[in-house]
Amino acid sequence: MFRLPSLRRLLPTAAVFLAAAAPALTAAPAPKPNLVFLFSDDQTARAVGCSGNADVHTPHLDRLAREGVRFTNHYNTTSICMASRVNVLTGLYEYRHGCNFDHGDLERRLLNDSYAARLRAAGYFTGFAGKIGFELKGETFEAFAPFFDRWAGGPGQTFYETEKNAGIARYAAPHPHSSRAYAAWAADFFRDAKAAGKPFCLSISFKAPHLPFTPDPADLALYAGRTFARPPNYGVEHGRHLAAQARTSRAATGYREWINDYDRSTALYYALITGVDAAVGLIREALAREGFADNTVIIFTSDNGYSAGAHGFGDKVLPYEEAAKSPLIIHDPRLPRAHAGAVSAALSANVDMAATIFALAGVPAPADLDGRNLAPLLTAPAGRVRDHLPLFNFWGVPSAQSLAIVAPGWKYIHWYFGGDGLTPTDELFDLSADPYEMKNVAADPRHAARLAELRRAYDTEVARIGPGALRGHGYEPYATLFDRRVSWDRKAPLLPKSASPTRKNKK
Ligand SMILES: [Ca+2]
Repeated sequence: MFRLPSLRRLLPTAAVFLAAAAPALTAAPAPKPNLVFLFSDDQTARAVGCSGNADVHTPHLDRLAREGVRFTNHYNTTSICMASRVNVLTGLYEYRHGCNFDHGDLERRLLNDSYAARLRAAGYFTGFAGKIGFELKGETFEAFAPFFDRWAGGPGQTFYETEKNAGIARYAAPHPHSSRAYAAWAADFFRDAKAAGKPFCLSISFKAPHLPFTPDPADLALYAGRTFARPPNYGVEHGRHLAAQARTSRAATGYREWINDYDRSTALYYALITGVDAAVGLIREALAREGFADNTVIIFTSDNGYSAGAHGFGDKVLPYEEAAKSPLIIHDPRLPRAHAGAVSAALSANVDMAATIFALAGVPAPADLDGRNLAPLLTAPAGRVRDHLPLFNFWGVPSAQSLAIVAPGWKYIHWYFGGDGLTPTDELFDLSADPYEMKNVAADPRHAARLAELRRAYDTEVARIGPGALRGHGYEPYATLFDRRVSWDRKAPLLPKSASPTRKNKK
């Protein structure tokens, strides 16, 4: 027989009823997304099939781009391994995080504010495998492991031979080359995350395609013996119009394999990228197997670009397109399919990775990050998150250090060095008309207004260095060195000591 429940029992019953009948009013919060951040080493923007490159075989990255969003103007604000890896983790420009070769190691408090540490503190199950690429100030390498639930990071450059990397050595039998071994490690990580019952955040830093160019033989078979079309700006003859300062970089004085044997260098480089691509495919298979495919955001990018013979340069570090730009693909499977395959030309940067991951995870970011959240561009790819982006080089021979400003369709570079018979100089490139940077239009009066605008943006960035520089890491002089209104005579006494050749060759 029906009987009215007591008020005390009625209230929770009513709440359950309302939740079932009116989900729009009382729906439980959506589950946190899982996050997988995949990072190659030294991959230039054009070295992926979906950029329009028919020579490199990257079917899994191409599929990721078809299902996600591809960014065509993704820059590394410092285009070298160590600094860029910390740009990614902290969301800060180099002079604020203080971490680069010849500048210093990372302070623990900044790693505590990284996306990896903060997501873990917020309840995420976290993992890291591969080349971490920097050290903690005053601490041993072992200090990293407690920052993560699962850790397979390696010191220094790590190794292509799986068995030489302690964290992944157990996968050496099926995967003697490290790229696919990281995917096997990821599959185990996903099982552990499932057992933990938490959302997860996994970061994998592949060694490939960094030097020494030693790909998996199976991947090299796709490319060996082939010849490849040279880009329009290939070769030393297409670098003579550039600032003389750039040609003092190790990118011009070393890395001659791209000039001496372009076809073989390209074959090896692309084979390494194909190995990373295969790992991306294996990682996605493992996500699907564990039931995570529909709620896992995948971000793929690289720590710096690579000149690969453009303008006669090898190496990275320089502010030109090939060296500074990398692929960026973000796939959020929770979004409507209408957004799949979108392409965004917005200016994005390595410092945006942390801000984006914080936003996707719904975890508060530290105040005052330099990076921006790119997530809004996933559904509005025609938008932008900034009007200008600085590209710094505080490292290497002082004559090749520079600060550049990228704006949509334009790039301004100031070369401050005026010693050794060189004259401080400006470069301006109309990237829409001249994507290969074949003509410096800084002296063209038709572009005077644009030059003035970019110089103002440049001066604004320089003005931030003095107050923003992390003390004790050698950045203070750059507030003056990069100031284009200060004479060379006043700058010369402030010059940093150049890096020693032995150390330089290891990066
Ligand atoms: Ca690198």
